[in-house]
Amino acid sequence: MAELITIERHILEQQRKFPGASGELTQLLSDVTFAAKLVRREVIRAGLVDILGSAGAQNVQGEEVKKLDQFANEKFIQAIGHHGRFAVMASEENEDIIIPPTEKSGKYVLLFDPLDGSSNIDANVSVGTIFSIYKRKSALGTTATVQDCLQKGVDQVAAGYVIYGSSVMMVYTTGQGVHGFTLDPTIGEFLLSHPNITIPKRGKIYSINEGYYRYFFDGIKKYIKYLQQEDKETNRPYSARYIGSLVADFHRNLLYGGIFIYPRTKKAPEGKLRLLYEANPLAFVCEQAGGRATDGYKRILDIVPEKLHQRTPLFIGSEEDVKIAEEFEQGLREVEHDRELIPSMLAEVSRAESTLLR
Ligand code: P6P
Repeated sequence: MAELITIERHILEQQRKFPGASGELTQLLSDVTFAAKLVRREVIRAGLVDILGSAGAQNVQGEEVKKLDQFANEKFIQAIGHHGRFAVMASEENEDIIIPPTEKSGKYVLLFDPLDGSSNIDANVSVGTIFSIYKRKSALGTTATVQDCLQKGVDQVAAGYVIYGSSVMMVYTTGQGVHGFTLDPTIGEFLLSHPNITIPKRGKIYSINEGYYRYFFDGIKKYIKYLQQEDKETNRPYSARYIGSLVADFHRNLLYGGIFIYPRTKKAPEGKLRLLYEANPLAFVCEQAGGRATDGYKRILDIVPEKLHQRTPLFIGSEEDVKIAEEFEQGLREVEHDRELIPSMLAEVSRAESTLLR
């Protein structure tokens, strides 16, 4: 029987590689896993307990808040706020920063999206929690501020996500690779199931909401046409897979290879996804797994945040796929004509010529 390595043990072993590491990271991540177990308990019961359906409230994004959204948000804040390790938290569901009761002693910052993809909850589609951890910048003993939350993604000390699907998995990185853990509900522990996850350099899956095709700029339209052409050498046409739940789409592409794009559009020139709660943590995981994450022009982790709920376009996944998508987005690449189209185009030209020469 494979050795049972819990996430706590795995983090401790990771920390042992850093002499002088205070072991706090272990505590931070076990706080997150505890909160995730509470959320999971409700997510799997959602169909049974009256927490489905919208809570009627609107979150800061102007989106309808489902009860499970609120529940997950409250659980994270309660489960973590009293442990004294975080100076400040910020949630995708809350307009402003959250100062926990023990903020003066906290050394870290937690940014999270408590239940991403929540519009899928009622349809029992996989949803997820995304988290991102930084060291505070403000001095210990002072009250943390929003500036502690507006740090570049490259300064994250840990990040990851929990996916509530057919099984519940937690995937995290502390900058030492990406590791996946599957929850064993019989013992309530996350056990190492996917050590050292790496994303293939090129995949054959693309995830984008083609319903917005008319709002896409030309570069992305050309990129989609490129992916739909037939070319055995580059495994085209790619398969289109779009769940509408970022964590689920990202997790599948991380394991199988491929690209997820939520581009700037004529209706959303900044894109839709949030830099702090979605793009940065997943970009950290993706790069640690050997992938690439940009806004089509610039590395996500290098973007300097200006607002808590700042949005960004997101191109994330296999390195080669993201680079090609960037070339189209930046207008540096054109779609070659379909080889099989050339004979019919030539036939069309000769028919036109003969008509003209009559
Ligand atoms: P659209 C869910 O609301 C979410 O934030 C992500 O989980 C998902 O990838 C995206 O929005 C889906 O957005 O506009 O395609 O429905």
